[in-house]
Amino acid sequence: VGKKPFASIRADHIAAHQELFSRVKLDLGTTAAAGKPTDERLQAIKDGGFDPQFETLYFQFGRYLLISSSRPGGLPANLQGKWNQYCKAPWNSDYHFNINFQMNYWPSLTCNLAECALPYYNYVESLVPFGEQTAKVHYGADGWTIHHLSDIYGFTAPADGVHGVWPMGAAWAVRDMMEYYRFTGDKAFLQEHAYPLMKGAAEFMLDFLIEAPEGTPAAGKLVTNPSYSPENEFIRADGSQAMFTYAATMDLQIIQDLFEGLQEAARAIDPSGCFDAEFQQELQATLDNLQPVQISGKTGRVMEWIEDYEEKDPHHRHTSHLYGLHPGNSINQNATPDLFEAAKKSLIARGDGGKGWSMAWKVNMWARIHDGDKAYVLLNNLLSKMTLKNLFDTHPPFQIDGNFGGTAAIAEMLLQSHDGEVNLLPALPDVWKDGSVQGLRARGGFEVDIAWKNGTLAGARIKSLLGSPLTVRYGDKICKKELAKGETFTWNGK
Ligand code: FUC
Repeated sequence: VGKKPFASIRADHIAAHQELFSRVKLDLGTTAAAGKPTDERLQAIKDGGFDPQFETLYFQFGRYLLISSSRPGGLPANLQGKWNQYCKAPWNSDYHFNINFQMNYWPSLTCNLAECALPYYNYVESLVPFGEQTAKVHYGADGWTIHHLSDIYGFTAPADGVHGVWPMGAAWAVRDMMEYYRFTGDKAFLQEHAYPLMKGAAEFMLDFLIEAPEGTPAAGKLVTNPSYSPENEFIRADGSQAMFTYAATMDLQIIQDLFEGLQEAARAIDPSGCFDAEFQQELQATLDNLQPVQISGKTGRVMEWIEDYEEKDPHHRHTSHLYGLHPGNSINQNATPDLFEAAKKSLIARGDGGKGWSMAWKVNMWARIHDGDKAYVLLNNLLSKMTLKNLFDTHPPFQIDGNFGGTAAIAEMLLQSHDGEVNLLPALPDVWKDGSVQGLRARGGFEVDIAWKNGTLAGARIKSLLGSPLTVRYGDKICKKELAKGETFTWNGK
């Protein structure tokens, strides 16, 4: 201690940082504005200027923030990352599980920083014994649960008034551990951490779900109750306003996502289908009887609640009922085209505004809709309306989730892999005419470099890290390849 000279501390620091940071390179083009100070550039963007290198900077800044605030062995990034400046911080600088905390980790896997996500998973795992007590005490249920916020002292009970009555936090967080497996193929992690945590969260849901009684629109179906759609309210037929109902759409999507993730996990652990067979059967029986997500006959949108209520705030910042579009995958073009169209209508109705994190979420959602120009409108709004001079996202005040959500969204515009395919440039906006990206990661264990010219794929280089079969898509062109571990495939999309 105290013996290491400054120069070598600095050199070690730079080497450790660069090892992570230099994995991904992005070039969206540049203009003369790139030579100016960032505050002037941000002002120019607010004034309507186009500065694609600033978008690259914002993307890489998000990666930098994650590298700097979330490293193995430490705590995960909270609402301010680790840069809270207040004695009494907004929302106590805590972990909010109804979007914000999960959003912090959206860039980790696609942007080649998987190890930076480990503090997130470890922390969630540390909440299990507390979440088991909460499940027992509040619901008489098995398994474990987290409500909409937590802290580093094991808090899992409902808090903060009505917003806290939302026992879906654990189910949402642990599905991200399945994502870690999809990207890294880490079987030990799957068996020792992801599967047991997901199973415990599912056991809670199995107890929490009840059959809707006769005379209700969902009679005979399994529903959650009490239930609400974070943090929106609805208007009843008699004009009164309420927040609570049963089987809010987001609950159903989170449960489907968790259960299907567990099914996929069991198949990965033992392809013969014998692993944890009895529990797996219970999951399937529950899925078969789960209340399905509905489309409104009036508006054609995804219904946010079990009945076709009108939202109190049609532009509400949370887009909870579209969880299945992003970060989930139960709403997608191939398998559920009607819901996909309905989700688009819901997004249009929600508008292009919102808090910083809300805009970042919508950029990801528009990317999943494969509308690059619309995604870009929201990205531009995020930068011009919800970014502070030092590039921190603002709620307001400063809240870091929008930075991480924004970085993840830029990656999502260039590469997607949630649908069994490696999809190249799925949401490229017209303004990013020429560019390239190197080092993004895709599910199935692929590292992907892409270059494009005049808005068209010039070439892609896909390296297999796990030897799993590859299906790669560019627009309506598809190519299938068997690649050995370490093998690289180059494709020009033809
Ligand atoms: C959720 C959001 C708020 C805020 C808070 C920290 O409850 O609805 O806008 O971001 O988390």
